[in-house]
Amino acid sequence: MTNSFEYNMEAVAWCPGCGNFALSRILREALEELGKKPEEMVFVSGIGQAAKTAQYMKGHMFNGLHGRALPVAMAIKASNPELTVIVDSGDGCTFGEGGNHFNQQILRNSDITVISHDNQIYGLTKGQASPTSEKGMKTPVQVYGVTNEPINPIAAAVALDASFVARAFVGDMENTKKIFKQAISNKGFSLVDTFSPCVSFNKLNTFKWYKEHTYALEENYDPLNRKEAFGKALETDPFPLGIIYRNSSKKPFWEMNIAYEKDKRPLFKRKLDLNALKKLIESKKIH
Ligand SMILES: Cc1ncc(C[n+]2csc(CCOP(=O)(O)OP(=O)(O)O)c2C)c(N)n1
Ligand code: SF4
Ligand SMILES: [Mg+2]
Repeated sequence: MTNSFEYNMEAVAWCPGCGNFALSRILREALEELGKKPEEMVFVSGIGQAAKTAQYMKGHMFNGLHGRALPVAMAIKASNPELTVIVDSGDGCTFGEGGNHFNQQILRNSDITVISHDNQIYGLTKGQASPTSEKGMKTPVQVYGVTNEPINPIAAAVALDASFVARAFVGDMENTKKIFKQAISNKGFSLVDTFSPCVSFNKLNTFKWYKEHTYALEENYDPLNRKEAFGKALETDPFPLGIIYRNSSKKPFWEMNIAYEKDKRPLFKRKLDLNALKKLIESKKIH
């Protein structure tokens, strides 16, 4: 079946079997099922294998610098809240080089969905450790094993009171699609840390490994309870999959901007009041 978001697929530059194939397919299906149209979408990314996803999606796109997708996404949403903005980037891009942007956009409650393709490795640059790599994992650079503690993006997001925090695994396509749909529909900052194996450079965290080291959250689990969510976030073997935390009570960033106080239309759709502008300039002049 064709999908409205398929684009440029003959140019796909991923290794056969890479988790990014499944992830991008799940995302396209989620968008179709949500009734989204390519013209209302913006896909933003940094640099990396995951970051190429935006190039294979029909919609607007911005492929920026490594680690710098989040501020761009925030600015796009703030300048045109009618758009749906999705960031697709890697674990390195999102939590390493872009780590402080990750914190700041959660605190700001930017109305964007961040899908981190978490393969626990730097895929594009051929297999160095990333911020989510397991301690002790050997790589061609970390020959004696990684000595850093891995970042726990779920625990960090719950600690910062993010609006929507979830973990998914591309090997579980149906549940991942459900999570993506809810994340994209959420008003506020949404994180879906998505395990997406790198079959070429991460020989530890394989499809089989993720199947054996993850489990679906219990049906009666309540993601509105932050303390419980923090407990779930700290579970790392096995990793819980599902919506771990939600707080939809906070206003997203663009709604708190004075420009949208009385009028929700994006600025470019409004008529410029030249008289008001002249008055403002006049009032600032030093006579
Ligand atoms: C400022 C900057 N630092 C480093 C790099 C080199 N670089 C490009 S991609 C990348 C890591 C990619 O890893 P990740 O974000 O996890 O994406 P993946 O390729 O695994 O999907 C690095 C270190 C760069 N392009 N720019
Ligand atoms: S190197 Fe890894 S992340 Fe990159 S395309 Fe190949 S399998 Fe995917
Ligand atoms: Mg990676």
